[in-house]
Amino acid sequence: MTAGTVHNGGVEKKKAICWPSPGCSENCGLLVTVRDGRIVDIRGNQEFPSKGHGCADRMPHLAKWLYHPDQLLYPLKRKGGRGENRWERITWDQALDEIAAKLAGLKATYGAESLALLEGTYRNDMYGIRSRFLNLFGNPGNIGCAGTICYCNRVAIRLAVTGTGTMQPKVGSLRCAVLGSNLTESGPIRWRPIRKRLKEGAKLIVVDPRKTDAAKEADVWLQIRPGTDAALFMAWINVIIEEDLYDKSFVDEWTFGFEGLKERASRYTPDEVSGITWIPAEKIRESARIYATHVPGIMLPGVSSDQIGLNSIRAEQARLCLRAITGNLSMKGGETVVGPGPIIDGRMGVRDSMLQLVEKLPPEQRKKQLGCDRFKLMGWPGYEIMAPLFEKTYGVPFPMSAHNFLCSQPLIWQAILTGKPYPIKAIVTWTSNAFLNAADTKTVYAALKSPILDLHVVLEHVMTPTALLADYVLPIASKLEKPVCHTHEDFDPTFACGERAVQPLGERKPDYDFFRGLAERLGFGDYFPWETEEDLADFRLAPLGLTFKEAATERYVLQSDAPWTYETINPGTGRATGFATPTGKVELSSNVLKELGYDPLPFYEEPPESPVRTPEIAQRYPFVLITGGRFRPMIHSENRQIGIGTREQHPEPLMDIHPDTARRLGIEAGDWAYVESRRGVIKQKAHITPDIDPRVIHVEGHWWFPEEPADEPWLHGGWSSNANVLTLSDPDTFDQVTGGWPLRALLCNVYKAPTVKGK
Ligand SMILES: Nc1nc2c(c(=O)[nH]1)N[C@H]1C(S)=C(S)[C@@H](COP(=O)(O)OP(=O)(O)OC[C@H]3O[C@@H](n4cnc5c(=O)[nH]c(N)nc54)[C@H](O)[C@@H]3O)O[C@H]1N2
Ligand SMILES: Nc1nc2c(c(=O)[nH]1)N[C@H]1C(S)=C(S)[C@@H](COP(=O)(O)OP(=O)(O)OC[C@H]3O[C@@H](n4cnc5c(=O)[nH]c(N)nc54)[C@H](O)[C@@H]3O)O[C@H]1N2
Ligand SMILES: [Mo]
Repeated sequence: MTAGTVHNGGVEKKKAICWPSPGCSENCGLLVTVRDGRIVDIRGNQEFPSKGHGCADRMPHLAKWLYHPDQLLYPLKRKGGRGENRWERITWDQALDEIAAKLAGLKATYGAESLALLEGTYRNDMYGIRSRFLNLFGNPGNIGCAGTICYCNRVAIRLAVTGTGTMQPKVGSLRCAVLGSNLTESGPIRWRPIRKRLKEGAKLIVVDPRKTDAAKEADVWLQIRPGTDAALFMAWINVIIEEDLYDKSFVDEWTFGFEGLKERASRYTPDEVSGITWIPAEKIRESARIYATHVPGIMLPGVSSDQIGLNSIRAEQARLCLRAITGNLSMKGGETVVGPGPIIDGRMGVRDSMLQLVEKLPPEQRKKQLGCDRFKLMGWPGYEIMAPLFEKTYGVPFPMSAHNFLCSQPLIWQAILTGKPYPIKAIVTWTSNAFLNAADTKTVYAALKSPILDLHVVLEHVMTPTALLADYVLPIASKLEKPVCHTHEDFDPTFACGERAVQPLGERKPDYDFFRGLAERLGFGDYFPWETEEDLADFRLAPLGLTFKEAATERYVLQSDAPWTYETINPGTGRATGFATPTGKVELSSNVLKELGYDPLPFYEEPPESPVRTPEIAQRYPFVLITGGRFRPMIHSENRQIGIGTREQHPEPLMDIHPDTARRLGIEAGDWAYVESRRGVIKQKAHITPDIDPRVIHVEGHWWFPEEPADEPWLHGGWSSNANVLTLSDPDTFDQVTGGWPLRALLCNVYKAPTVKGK
């Protein structure tokens, strides 16, 4: 018997981890009771040191999720056309043999760049391994992933400005929190300690067009016009500098470019910005003063400003400047910048970046990454500037496999549909339901159905609308059926470990086996010497003197003895580490952006489709559309099957509309309404609420209906309420630095369901 795993007759207790799915992003430890190989109970592991011990939303339903009849058990190969839902059951060996042969042939004819991957946002701990596979295959990193519009883009700008992607929020001592995130829905376990601090007198500022539950508790709620966050935060910088509220000693000692920032911010007076953001000037001043005078303070923007396309990353750049000038990035601040880890007794484990074998990719292949000549920070051009700085400062590889380095996903559809700059011939979709999560569903559909695409493999738990458009669907073991050992893509200086609770159902295998199986068949299997994921985890933890079993059952989360900050004496140089930027300081005016040919200072740009920029479109589509706000108990497109207990809590898609607007349009509570943009039309049920601006409409994201027919045209109800039918995939509307596409701050019209044209 091993410590921590209790056996009792046929009953075992397993210490699993509910992250990165089938749960959410909260990293909860689970105690799973297994009888005769089957899960009979799941509860929070009270010993697990992270923030939560399991949620009420999904945890009680995880076993029902796992044993739901919709779970895929066998590899499938398409028999009819894509979307016909006609399949033949095959073996894993046949699937891997055929896929490897096809990939080898495509590589020989079209080059290794003709493969693309579709990924979800941190749904798995194998990102280091997939980069290893891609680098050995010779692929330039044609990875299309939500990360470009979710967190990884913020990490990329943090890397540019501060030299690491990691900031540790000091929640226990905070005096001010600035939320963009809808945390009561998207991170209730992270919300708890913040709420505790509010009760102890800390201030809360919420920036959101909707009066979220957190906004109801806020000292100041800034009901912002969607898409204008960068203007708001530039005005905060203006007020804080004008009123002399900044931290002079940190600015003098540890920042570069203050004068330039001051000059830039002088253009953003609260009065000017009030007109842009719909926020009264006095509220802009008041909130800026609160943030500057309540250090330590933290900013949790969530994806609020990640998904507004054109130059939206400038909002995070402005927030980074704010954090720096108020002293909040300093040791006494609320979000201290930290380096890689974990470092325990002077030793570091094998992070994702150390698995990726970046040197195996021939330099000429790098240039072929889709869009890297245009959206440079998250591609190879950004890597080539930042990696040497990081490696010189910290002595470990730059966290590229931390899926920072992505191509802008819509460019994959374009490459398939136009053959430019070269054709994409094969897609491997793993950890993603792109039909639901990717912008502009009609274009996604056209690309996945295109005969130009020779191969589409989907690695999944269940038959999703995306999987219905595959040639092969391979059944994948969930995090309850596999071990977990992760550094959160190297974003955290920690290892979190959890045991496999049960053996994979049916013929399910973990994603690792897919990449390893292909590598063996493609001639580079020697680079995957670890037979199982447990072996790989042992290898990763060996430098720390730990086995995976010990880590998963006794230690759970491995953390650095002390965080590595800019003040830490760097063992390599004997001097304070500083920041891994060209000047060694936090760059308020970014030399990395400058070198890449961008404006080094933050600024605001009007959203690509808006009442101000495109008034002619606004005449026909008069409302500002926001999409995808999180709601419990759903995580993205998961948990939608009837019978698990989650769909029962939230059975239908809801559209938020203000009572005045609804009255004008003749829409009553519970009516179905059509929401139309220039791209298409969907329907959701009206949720009439005064908590949204009358000029704004919000639709929920990721809706499909697994109970609806699988074959076309239904695709399990993937079209009818899918928010991304309404969104945009035109590169001119993207964030120019990262390639992030707009999912929010677009224009729409709304009709009561029976009156819409053509329906
Ligand atoms: N309009 C609009 N679109 C959005 C958003 C929005 O707000 N509005 N939000 C965006 C954001 S922030 C995100 S993060 C994305 C979310 O998009 P994703 O993270 O891609 O989430 P899902 O669509 O749920 O797809 C994940 C799929 O992976 C499968 N899966 C889970 N774990 C594993 C695993 O370990 N291995 C394999 N092979 N498969 C697994 C699940 O069954 C599921 O079908 O959506 C984005 N799209
Ligand atoms: N229950 C649940 N929890 C989740 C997830 C889930 O799917 N379900 N997904 C996880 C993932 S991958 C992510 S990325 C996080 C996302 O977590 P959050 O960032 O909290 O995500 P959202 O609720 O989509 O967006 C936050 C808020 O942005 C507001 N908003 C819309 N447009 C704008 C704008 O232009 N400016 C501002 N300031 N606000 C705007 C919306 O009204 C919304 O309340 O949640 C994670 N947690
Ligand atoms: Mo996300």
